[in-house]
Amino acid sequence: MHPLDRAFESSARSLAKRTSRRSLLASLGRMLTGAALLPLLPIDRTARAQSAGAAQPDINDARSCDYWKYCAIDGFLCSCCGGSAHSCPPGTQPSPITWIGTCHNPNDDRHYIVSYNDCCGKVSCGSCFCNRNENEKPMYRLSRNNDVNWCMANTEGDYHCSVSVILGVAEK
Ligand code: ABN
Repeated sequence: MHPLDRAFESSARSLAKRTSRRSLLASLGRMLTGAALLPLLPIDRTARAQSAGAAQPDINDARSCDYWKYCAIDGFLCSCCGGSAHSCPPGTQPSPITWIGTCHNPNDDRHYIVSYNDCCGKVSCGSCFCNRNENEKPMYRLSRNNDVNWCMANTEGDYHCSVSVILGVAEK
């Protein structure tokens, strides 16, 4: 007899000596029941639920911080304060000095030069604060920094909210 056959036969015999047919059937049954119950175990599906229910950023909503034109804005959105994305609310004046940024518009895949003017002459609006800093430069490049109260040049220096005005298409 081949040694492998002999080894197999002896292990089968010792197994048969140690286990009764009834206990073999019982453990087989336990295994089958366990396998059948496996799909009923609780599974953490919150990640999938969260990604399905998560709101997509609205890049075309002027009242959303995700609006593409706001890529470097820092302040209260005038569109939530009685004005629009590009015009100051009644009773406020746009700052003549501004900071300038470049935003990518995913709608036409072009880059636009955007002026971020502050609207001045009323206390802070307090609604829809938005702070995005794409391509923003440190303070030593003042005209490329958004963390500045640009109402400083206005006669009424109170900061109210910020608008974004398209100046043109950025050429490559
Ligand atoms: N340009 C918005 C702003 C206003 C006041 C202080 C910081 C930033």
